[in-house]
Amino acid sequence: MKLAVSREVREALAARRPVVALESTVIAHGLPRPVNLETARELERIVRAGGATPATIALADGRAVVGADSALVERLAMEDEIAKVSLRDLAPVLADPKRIGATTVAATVEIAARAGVAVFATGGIGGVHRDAERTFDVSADLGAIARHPVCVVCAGAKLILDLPRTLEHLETLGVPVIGYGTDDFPAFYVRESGLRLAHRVDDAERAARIVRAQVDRGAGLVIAVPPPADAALAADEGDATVARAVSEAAREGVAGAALTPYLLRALGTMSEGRSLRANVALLRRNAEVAAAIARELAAL
Ligand code: PSU
Ligand code: MN
Repeated sequence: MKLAVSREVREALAARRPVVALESTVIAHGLPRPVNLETARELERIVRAGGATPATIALADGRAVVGADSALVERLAMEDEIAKVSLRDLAPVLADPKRIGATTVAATVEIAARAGVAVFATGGIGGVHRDAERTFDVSADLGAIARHPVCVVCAGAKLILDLPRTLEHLETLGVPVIGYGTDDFPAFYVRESGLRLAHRVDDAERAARIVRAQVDRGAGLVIAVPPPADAALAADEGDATVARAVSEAAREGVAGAALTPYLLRALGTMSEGRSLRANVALLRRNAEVAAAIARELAAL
């Protein structure tokens, strides 16, 4: 895989200064316009304010871009028909220099690892879908996190998923899930899922020590940060809306890669924008925590 690492990111890595990777599927497919572009820019600002260098990851010109420039971020946010690139799509999109691609958590983790970026902030990871026993729909995110030495800072797994099975699968893959200031696995828009985590930290320094130990093993981990209380949805509202969105998707025959973006959009409509507000708030929070962890990691 050819990497195109921006000069700023290259210099930061060479000097062992903190760097935080950001994904691009959330820009292209996870948030509506124009909030997506505003949020993408704001996340970069938050990472900088936290003393780290942001590295938005995407595909362009047949290469994996680490540190997308402002023009590429704008294209990802505003153009139609940007490919959603998970692991199965990396080679086909890279082989066609005319295409640009938005990378999912799975693809972003692989590229970040190659570039030597160990900390990555996103919204929520993919996981085991609610009817996976029938559809076999399990996000490639889980296996990618297990295989690559990258720490994924997120608000847990998206509420649209089967969270108990997602946690079980992470355990099977040997991925540590560390609650950040919580003993409970966050449920993306909702602060608590009722699922207890085996590990917890309360500050960035302790998190960084675990990240160091895990990436030294050549493997990844999840740092799970609850969404900010003032923007989070209540558990009962979350559950009811998700159940409706999931059954609507099934009725309309939406499946595969299109399912996650469909559900996120449906939830936005059903919650009258409250899920969107929560999504943006948790993305900001995760960028802030990721910058703090990257800083501590650089200081170890
Ligand atoms: N979290 C969000 N918004 C998103 C996603 C996650 O808040 O758009 C994206 C991520 O890129 C994640 C992907 O990797 O959805 C998972 O898709 P799938 O279930 O098809 O693997
Ligand atoms: Mn899937």
